Amino acid sequence: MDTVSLAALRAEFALRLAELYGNEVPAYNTLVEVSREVNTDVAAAQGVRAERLGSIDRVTAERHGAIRVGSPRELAQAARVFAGFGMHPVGFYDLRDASKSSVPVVSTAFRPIDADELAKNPFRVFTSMLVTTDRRFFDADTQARLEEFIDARTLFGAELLELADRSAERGGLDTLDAERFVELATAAFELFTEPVDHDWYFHLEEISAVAADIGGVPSTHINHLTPRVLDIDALYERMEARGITMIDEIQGPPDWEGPDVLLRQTSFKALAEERQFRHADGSVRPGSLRVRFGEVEQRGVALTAKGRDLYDRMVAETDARLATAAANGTTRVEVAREVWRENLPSTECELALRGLAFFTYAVTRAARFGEAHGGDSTTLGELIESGVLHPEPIVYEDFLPRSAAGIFQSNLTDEGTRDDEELGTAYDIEKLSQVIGRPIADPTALYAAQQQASLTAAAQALGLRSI
Ligand code: OOG
Ligand code: NI
Repeated sequence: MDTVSLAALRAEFALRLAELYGNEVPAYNTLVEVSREVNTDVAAAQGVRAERLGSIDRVTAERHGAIRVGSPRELAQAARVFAGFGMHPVGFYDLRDASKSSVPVVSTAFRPIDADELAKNPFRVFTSMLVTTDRRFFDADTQARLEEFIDARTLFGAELLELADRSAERGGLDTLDAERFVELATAAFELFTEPVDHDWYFHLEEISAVAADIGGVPSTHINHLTPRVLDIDALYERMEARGITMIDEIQGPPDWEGPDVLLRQTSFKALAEERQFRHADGSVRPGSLRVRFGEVEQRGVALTAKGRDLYDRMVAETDARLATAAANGTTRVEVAREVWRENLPSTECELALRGLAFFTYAVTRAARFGEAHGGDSTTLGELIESGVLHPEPIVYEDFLPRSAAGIFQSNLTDEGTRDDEELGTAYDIEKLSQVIGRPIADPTALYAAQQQASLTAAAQALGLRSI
């Protein structure tokens, strides 16, 4: 029987989730429609340039989802499900401190790792786990009730987990199993219909709306699904023109004339959705919740550790200037643009020469035909400047903690409560790897390895020992 590959399973999973989510949150369909329009226009205006950070086919199909789970056991099971689609944990994000508001979670993202798998379908899911032990958010009684509630539910059934394990082990499934696997996995992220315990939900919501969305409801659900656009500023304007109000500003780097780096994101606020609530007197009545929202993103080149350090300093500088500039009506984006112009090189080539961003390096035609000079050059800079090697940007495939914290705000109506006098629970990439039962990859190490592999191949093609 034919085997359905991990990439084909992943693409089908992303499609089914989109179908499900579009039915549940119709504004998502508008977002996708406007994203398509923007991408078509950018491709028409820029031609091949538009595809420098991924083919139009890849970008058009590209989505990320977000889910939230309640315990180490649930996170470890989610990891098994995603592994069945060739999606592995990459990056560690601690959102407890990344914002002034109450977001009591630590997160990772499940995504393909190899360049060719990413090119086939880059579907990724930002996955957050509630930290019930964190005393800044939960007192001992709430912690105990949360753990009891979460331990009693089953997010992922035995059949789903078995199929996922088989798929991961064999690198795909036969057609019948593949259909069943995608069906069960999609259903696991569908919105629940059971009534929500009113008092418990709102007890949690007072502490944190994110905690209520995780520990106050019977199952997990896809929280948002994010298309990728090639021009997020154009998308923002077109959505507003259609009467959909976006959050105040675009998160991440500002709009400027230099290269796109990392990730820019924006979202529209969660819409009120009806749910059934069970009240203390036993009655079940409808009420409304605001949980799910729409998000969109534009991706740029991945930064090296040195580039990321510069980025973090530019963000801090923007904050510092904003503290004084805000008084005269200047916006964050305007201040950031000024900081960017002062600090960040305005071309990709310079980003490469200064070791600030990751690239793969193609040996140019001129070099192959011996026309370019620099035969005895050995430094990367000389090879780039003499036209022997041409840098191609490596797209940033991950997330930004500060933007993620900003995106979480899309469904928070107030800040919740956090008692900073209390002690938090320490988490880092190693500890979360132990929870998942497999190592979480470091994104920077993945980009560095990809860049190094291309440099090794280029050195070989040019007959150099190394570059
Ligand atoms: C996740 C928020 C983070 C992003 O794109 O940064 C995120 C959530 O709301 O569960 O999805
Ligand atoms: Ni997101």
